[in-house]
Amino acid sequence: MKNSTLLFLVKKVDGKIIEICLAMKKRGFGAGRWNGVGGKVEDGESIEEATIREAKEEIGITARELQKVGEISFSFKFTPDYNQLVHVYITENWEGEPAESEEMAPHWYSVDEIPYKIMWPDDIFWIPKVLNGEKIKASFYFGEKDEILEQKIEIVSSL
Ligand code: 8DG
Repeated sequence: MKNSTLLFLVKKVDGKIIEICLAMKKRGFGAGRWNGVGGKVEDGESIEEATIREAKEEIGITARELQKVGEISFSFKFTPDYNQLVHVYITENWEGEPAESEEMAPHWYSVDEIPYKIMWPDDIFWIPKVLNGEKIKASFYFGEKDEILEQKIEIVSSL
């Protein structure tokens, strides 16, 4: 399966995540949805290098520290070319201010106001866990459009 990355910038108060930076995908896979930043890992780069490169390309920030919080496999019954293993990270430490690019337009959301209806339909099942400090391994199998045919989410102690 192809590897890809997904990074969420977060702000914490007293150890609790209170805000998350989501970005509106303007083109390509997942266009029209709010998401973290990320994309495919290229030949010759590590997953963490790809995570940092994609964040720089898409919202102009340089992540200074990455905490891995999830590994999620997505597969698609009718479009298996889209199958991918997504490595999910959060960071509280970056340089620069999130800024709009040709690919994405960032916006800070309070964790109580995450627009799950305008996100990938699986997100509501696992993002709350990650924001709560849990690490996950998950898999989602999609049918037509946004239909989730099968799903599994496991809480793990390390990744
Ligand atoms: P690239 O040139 O940047 O590599 O390609 P792209 O057009 O940006 O698309 P991509 O590499 O296929 O990246 C898709 C992004 O979306 C990647 O960060 C992983 C993420 N992603 C999925 N499925 C889901 C999902 O169900 N939920 C969430 N939150 N993110 C997802 O591919």
